[in-house]
Order: sequence, then structure tokens, then C-alpha cells
Amino acid sequence: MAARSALDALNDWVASVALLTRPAAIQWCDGSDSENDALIAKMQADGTLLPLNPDTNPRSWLHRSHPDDVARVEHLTFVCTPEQDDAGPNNHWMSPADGHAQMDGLFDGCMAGRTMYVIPYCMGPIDSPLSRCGVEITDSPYVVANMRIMTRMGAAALARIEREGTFVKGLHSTGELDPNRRYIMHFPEELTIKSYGSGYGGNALLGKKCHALRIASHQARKEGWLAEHMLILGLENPQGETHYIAAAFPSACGKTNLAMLIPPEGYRRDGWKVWTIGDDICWMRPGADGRLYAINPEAGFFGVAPGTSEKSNPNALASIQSDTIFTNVGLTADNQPWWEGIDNGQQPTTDWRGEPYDPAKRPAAHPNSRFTVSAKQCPSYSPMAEDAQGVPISAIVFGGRRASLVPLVFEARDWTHGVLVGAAMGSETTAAATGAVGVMRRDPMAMKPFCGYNFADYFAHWLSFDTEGAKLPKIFHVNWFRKGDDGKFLWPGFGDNLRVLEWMIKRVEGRADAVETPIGQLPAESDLNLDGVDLSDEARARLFGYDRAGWQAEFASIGDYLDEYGPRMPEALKSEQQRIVTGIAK
Ligand code: SAT
Ligand code: MN
Repeated sequence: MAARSALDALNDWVASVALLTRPAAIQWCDGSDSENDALIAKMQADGTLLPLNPDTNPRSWLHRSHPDDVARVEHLTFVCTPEQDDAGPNNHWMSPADGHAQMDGLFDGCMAGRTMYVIPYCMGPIDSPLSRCGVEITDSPYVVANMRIMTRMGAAALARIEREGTFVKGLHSTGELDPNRRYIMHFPEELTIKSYGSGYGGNALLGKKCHALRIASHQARKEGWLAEHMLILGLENPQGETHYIAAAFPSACGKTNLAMLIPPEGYRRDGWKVWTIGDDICWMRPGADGRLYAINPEAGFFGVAPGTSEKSNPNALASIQSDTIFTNVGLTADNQPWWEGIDNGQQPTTDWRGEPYDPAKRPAAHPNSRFTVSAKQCPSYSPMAEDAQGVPISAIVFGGRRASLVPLVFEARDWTHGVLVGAAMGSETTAAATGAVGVMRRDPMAMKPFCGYNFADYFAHWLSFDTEGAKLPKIFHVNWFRKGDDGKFLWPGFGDNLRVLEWMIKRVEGRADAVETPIGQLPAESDLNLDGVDLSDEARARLFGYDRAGWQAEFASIGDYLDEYGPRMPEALKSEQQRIVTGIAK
């Protein structure tokens, strides 16, 4: 009975969308190789995909997006709840009726002459109780090809939808790619997404930010779990034990690099290894033993290309040697993909807009250029990423780009303090969204662009996990991006970040020391293994130091931020903030 009605609901919805958008044809996607081959051939024929050098980059393509459509558009992204307060000051809001009217006006007839693709997909391992399904309708074959890499797409997902009876509805059209006719709208109560006018990444691959974060965060609150903007990695020590860590950083702040980290030489020799579970999104819920268990809802990586090199991320580079879609990168004379920081001795001749490369004009690759690749191609991809029960999380890490004040790492005293540390996160903006780059803003838990409801309620939801019998992860804050007076980064980062992860795991196991400060527990320099790391005195002082006056100002600003949410902000967070203010003043 339930099974029939799920398919009926899907068929009815597809029919009503077709009536509105009037496509020339409708194609149900089964996720098969032959379907993908045909789509790729079609996109190659019409120039949507340019084949790369088959000797160096087999079965790989370059897609050039419209130059005005290269990043997420936060100012055009809306959460449509009946009450504005439920969306909160952290979201742009429209009433559901106005949102639908606006979107349906744009969708009216927009697929004339185009094929409408129906993509059933599953976020998470197909047999996991933590996974959730959706269906995206789109007129973009590029979206279909990307969704096939990023999700479990096709027949198996459709079968699960039939069985389960619910799915998230996502309607997408590239429209005219006109920034003035572009909106990404979410209707959490209806488990519905409508996106128009962009073909790019998080605006168009609706399984990713729209479903797996904005809609899922709403579902997670109702159902008692967490949908987070976090990588998940496994850290295996020389004894062969693996601890899993989930870490939230804003877009383009190194989640992919950390998730695929290769330990420094000495650590490698001793037997340390990092396993990749996911690089962007983490769904977690309490298991029977009271620990939090996490899955990566995605099946692929949509990673930032610039800066990816043999030195910064050998695993990512190995992953993208074949079967990869590149978006907005440059090209060498012999059609190899190229980006700033690739550091492979090649030179670009063509930039991301397809014009002859001229460094005076623009970089060869757009700063937010991307690769889309299956997670299975990553040498460090963990078999546990396919585990239906997920992995138990030992530590949660929050981090942003902070040129000043914030030390390399500190530990929260307890869960409530940890939630405040996440809520107070600040970071300088990056090219992952349109707008100014390098502006410091509060980005709680790296969810500012992605939380589908009022942040005050979100923090309350986080706090609610601290129940009798819960065995919650320890919470840490890191800052890889502290700068010196010369404007250069003080910490080498990349593989050396393992030294910080090692300290965290030792703290989890009760085997490392820390120094108590009002903002949390900091390692003394001697608590971290810094063998072979060359740090100046300035670097040591800033990376491990506690700047009392600076934190006084920071906590005043955090207090103001919490107040922006009015009485809805949980008292527990406000008193935690007050407690720290008092501690700093002492
Ligand atoms: O464009 S995406 O939203 O998918 C990538 C990102 O900003 O994290
Ligand atoms: Mn992201």
C-alpha cells in the first residue's frame, strides 16, 4: 500500500512538473553506464563537456560554466517556512506561498525544447538506516553526470523510495543563467527544493547542500540526529586502532585536504594512517552505546581544484587522474587540466573562460574551480565509508580562517562549552560563494550558509544531545590559518596537521596534557610532537598563546552575536559565554 503510494506521488509530481515546465522529452535516469555514456556523448557533441587529453586524463572532461555562474549565491538562497522566525536571522526568508509563486513563475515553460531528467538518488549507503532519498528533476545533463558521481543514483535509489514512501523533491532548471532570474528556495516542511537560473555546484546539485544540509538539518532536528558541514576521517595509530574525527570548516578552508591527509614521513614510518570517509557532509546520530555514529551521505568529492598538488594533497591528485569532471579549470597546450598551485611543471595556455591565458587578465583556473570524482577513486577511501551503521566519532573539530587571535588548537571543557565554541566560530570568507573574499564573519559550525532553520533552535538541538548515558565526542577548535606580522601563515599545515590530530586523540584517551585557560584547554608546546617542524619564536608564541585582551574583545563580540537571536537563544549558551567572560576578566 505504502509502496504504491510513494511511486504514485512521484509520478504525479513528475507529471505536474512537466505540465508546468513543458519539456520536449522526459528521461528517467537509472544510473547505468550506458545511460551515462549517452549523456556524455551528447554533452561532448554540444560542447558542454570538452574531452581532456586521453593519454594523461582518460575519460575526463572540462566543463566551462557561464562566467556569471561560478559559485553558490547566498543572497539568492531562501528558506521558506510559514513563520519567519523559524528560518531565523541566519536565513533569507519568504513565505511558502510567495516562494512557490515566484519559483513557479520562473519555471513556467522553462524546459521547452529541452529534456527533463528525473534523478532518483540516495544520500548515504543504500542500505543504511541513516541514509535518506530524494529525486531531482533537472534540465541539465551536466547536473545528471555530477549527481551520478556525488550520490547513489538510479534504480537502487528508486527501489528504496518505493519501499520507504518518502523522498525529498528537488526541482532544478538552469533557466537563462541570468543572475537576475536566479533563486534557490527551500520548503523544509514540504521536503521540497526549487532552484532556478544556476547550473553550478551547490546551487544545482540538489542532493548536496540543498538536501543533505538545509533540508536534512530540518529533518535531523525533528528526528533526533545531526546533519553537518563536516569531513569525516579515520586516524589509525601504530597499534592499529582507528579513531574517527568529524571536522567542520567553511567552504574552501581545507576540508578535502584534511580528510585525505598523508602523515609526515616519521609518522608514516611509525604506522600512522589517515582514512577518508567524507570531505564535506556528515550525518550523525546516537547509537545504542551512547556514542555518535556518522555516515558520509555523499558518494563523491566536489573539491576545490586550485592549490591541489602532489605536495598539498597527493590523495586528491591520485583520485582525479581519470574519470573526472573538471569545472572552470585552465588547460595546457595538450589539453591537460591546469590550476594555480598544481605545481606539476606544466604551463597553462587557455584560461577557464576558454581565452588565451594572460595572467594580467585573470587566473588560469577560477578560484572556485572544482573536480567531481567518485570517492572510490581515492587511495585513502575507507571501506567503513560504505558501512550501514556508520563510524563512531571520537572527536568533533571546529575551525575557521583566522589570521589573528585564535591559537592553533584548544579543547572545550565539556559539551555545552563545545557547542558555544562551534556557535562562536568565525572565518574569513572565500571564493566558494559570490561576494567579497577575506571578510571575517560568524559562521557557526561552518553552517551559516547551510542551516535550514533558526540558529538559536539549532544550538538548542545540539545541546539536547547531552543526555544521561550519552558518550559524546570531545570538541576541539583549530586554526591552521594564523598569520605572522609579515602576512605569512605561521603553521605549515597539510600533513603536519596530523600532529594536532594526534594530540586530540591522546586527549580523548587521557594520555596528553593541556593547559587550562578561560577559553579552553590549550596544549603546551611540549604536549605536541613538533619534531622536524621549524617554527619561529613568533610562531610558537602565537600558535600556543592565549591573548587575554584579544579574547576579551572577541567574547564581547560573541555575546553581541548571540543576542542577535533574541530570547530564542538557549540560556545555557548565554551563561556559558558569561562564564568565560568572567574567567577572562579575573
Ligand atoms: O558549490 S558547493 O556548495 O557544492 C561547494 C561549497 O561551497 O562547499
Ligand atoms: Mn562544503
